Amino acid sequence: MKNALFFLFVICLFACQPDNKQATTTPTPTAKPAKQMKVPKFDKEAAYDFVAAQVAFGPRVPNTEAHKACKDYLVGKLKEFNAVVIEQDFKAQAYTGTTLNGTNIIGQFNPTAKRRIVLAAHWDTRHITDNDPDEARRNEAVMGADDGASGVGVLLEVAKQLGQFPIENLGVDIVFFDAEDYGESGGDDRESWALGSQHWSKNFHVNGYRAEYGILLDMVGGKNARFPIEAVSATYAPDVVRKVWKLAQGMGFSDYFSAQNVEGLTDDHYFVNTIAKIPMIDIINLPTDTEQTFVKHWHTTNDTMENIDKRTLRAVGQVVLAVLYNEANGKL
Ligand code: AHN
Ligand code: ZN
Repeated sequence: MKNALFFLFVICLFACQPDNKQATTTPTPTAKPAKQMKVPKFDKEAAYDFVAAQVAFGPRVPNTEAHKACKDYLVGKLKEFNAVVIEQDFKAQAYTGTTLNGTNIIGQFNPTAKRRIVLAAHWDTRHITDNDPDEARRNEAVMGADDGASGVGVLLEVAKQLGQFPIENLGVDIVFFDAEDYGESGGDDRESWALGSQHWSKNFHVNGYRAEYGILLDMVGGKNARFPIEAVSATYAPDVVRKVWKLAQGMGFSDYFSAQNVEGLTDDHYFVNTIAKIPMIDIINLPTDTEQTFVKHWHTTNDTMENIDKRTLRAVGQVVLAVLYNEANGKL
């Protein structure tokens, strides 16, 4: 009996001690788990309006008044949504010999956070509709509802949500690249394209900039859009492709986020991958069932608001928001 009591006493001694120890240790701030955040709802009506507002300026070709007016609009919107905005001016020589006055527009959210994701789209539109079926109309400038404005419109709505529901433990940089679309069609000089992203990749908006990965949106507004896995994305950012497509398919967007593979493209992500060495994927509407590389309205006079479908904008925007907030929650 005496032995049993002593045994109990010993057990208690050991059992109680760890608890006491824990109570006296103060948790370090880094050990505090991040609060779980709900993924905000993407407003497709608002995104559509952001697309329409850009198109209303007319073609946003570098060195034009519409280009300048649209720049001021985009900077104003990002500021309204509480981003810290940097306008990165640059000059670049186009394949035509013209000097383009470009501006990459960067909206930073949570600029001091170490862990960052970069989201991008080009905001300029092409100087010529050189893919138009009507030969007589190939010298007009592209309206760029899809090719340009759609990606920017989706990212403006993402910016609005980030401003409303700030993420504490993750930084997001929204980059609107300029002078993406002044390239030489059919030429073999891929460096004639994406002049803004080439400039940014060599001259970040902040010294020593790093992002874990990037997502580029290009032509994300078309009806019945398909976003197949494009080879530059699959080569340079395979893990990002896997996680984004898996998430999208899990959200019920398999019709948009196709598992098919297509050939690689020279787009802004090519230079971000190869020069900046930040793994970046391209979510881009490309045909999966024809010989054509690009969709029908690409670089034609038909790239107008009639081709924009709010459901496509929503699928892409909701997936991007899910990526960001799940990443912040440690669930991706
Ligand atoms: C090439 O035609 C080589 N790249 C096209 C990338 C692009 C233009 N995306 C939208 N417009
Ligand atoms: Zn284009």
